[in-house]
Amino acid sequence: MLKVGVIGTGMIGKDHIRRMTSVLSGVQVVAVTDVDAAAASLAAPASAAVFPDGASLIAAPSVDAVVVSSWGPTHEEYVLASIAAGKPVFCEKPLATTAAACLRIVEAEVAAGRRLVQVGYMRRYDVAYRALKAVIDSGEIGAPLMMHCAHRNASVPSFYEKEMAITDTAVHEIDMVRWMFDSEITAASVLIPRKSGNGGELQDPLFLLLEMANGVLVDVEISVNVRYGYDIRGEILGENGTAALGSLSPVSVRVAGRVSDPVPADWRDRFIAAYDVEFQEWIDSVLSTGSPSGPSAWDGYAAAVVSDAAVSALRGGAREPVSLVTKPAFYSSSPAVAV
Ligand code: NAD
Ligand code: ISE
Repeated sequence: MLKVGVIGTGMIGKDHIRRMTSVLSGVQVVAVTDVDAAAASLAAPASAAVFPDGASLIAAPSVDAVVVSSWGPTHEEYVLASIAAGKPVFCEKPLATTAAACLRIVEAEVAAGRRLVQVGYMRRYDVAYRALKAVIDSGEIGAPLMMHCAHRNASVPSFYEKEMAITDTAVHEIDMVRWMFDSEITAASVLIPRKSGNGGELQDPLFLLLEMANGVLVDVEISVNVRYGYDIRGEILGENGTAALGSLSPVSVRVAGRVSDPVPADWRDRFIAAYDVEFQEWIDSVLSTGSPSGPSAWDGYAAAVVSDAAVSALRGGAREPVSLVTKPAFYSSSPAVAV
């Protein structure tokens, strides 16, 4: 049984506590904390003690592994403390809010000598994205040439700024295409279309262009006030055909001259099964090897560098090259140690 402490009991923290408490196996939530102590108490399952802060939770002997689901700017501190304590840590995206902070995490993990960090890029666990990748890897549509993506949210909170369209939202596509095509992103550009009236002062939507080392060109429409629901799309053009994420609906209704399929309300709804698989694989891997097998600190770092470049492109209007440090050999064959 993996005994987990959760730092951050907001929207996704509560959802992860629910899945670890009621859906998944081999795991028990034994500790929770949040700067909002009342929120932590409300979110704590019967099995969990409420801790005053993240540092004491990470240090607690009752905690085998840590889930960080607090605000992005707090991630670096908690991930570094977990590494220092020798505890596996699942960190929600982004790994940290700057590439420099992500690199500090990479360096700390390499120095620790074994993989401890997994980043919450759950699209890699989604059944539709996995099926899309299987088509690409099979060679059925030939070499991939381009991918068209759309990332649409029904609405966003009032504190959401235009940069968050990259750092908070499109960062999922940034990670997904690196995994899908097994290639790094080499440059980012951002085009700014007419502004939606639904977003007030916010520059929404945005059009992000990513160039990849293998020559694939990716475009991402980021629209975060579409009102009609949460809509994630992806279509790949190959030399001999195309492959796209399919319909999510188990049933399609035709009535009164119209066809209707449900549209998910938000990310919790659309990716509910992906989060379950992501966490079960994390739990199983940590229990059997002491290390996670999913998106690594290197993946978190690479996504942050691309995200920084795309933010510069958004602010300055120019095409921004992406430059990564040399990938430590550690991330090609990471040693695992059973707990
Ligand atoms: P939220 O605002 O609902 O919750 C964040 C919580 O963190 C709040 O309860 C806040 O009080 C707490 N917090 C802030 N500073 C803290 C600190 N120093 N120590 C402990 N707790 C602290 O936000 P959310 O939507 O739940 O997002 C949390 C994280 O999860 C973000 O990094 C976000 O990007 C990520 N996220 C990922 C996905 C996904 O699809 N993988 C979806 C949503 C959010
Ligand atoms: C949120 O933080 C997520 O990670 C969701 O997956 C994404 O769709 C949304 O835009 C973000 O705000």
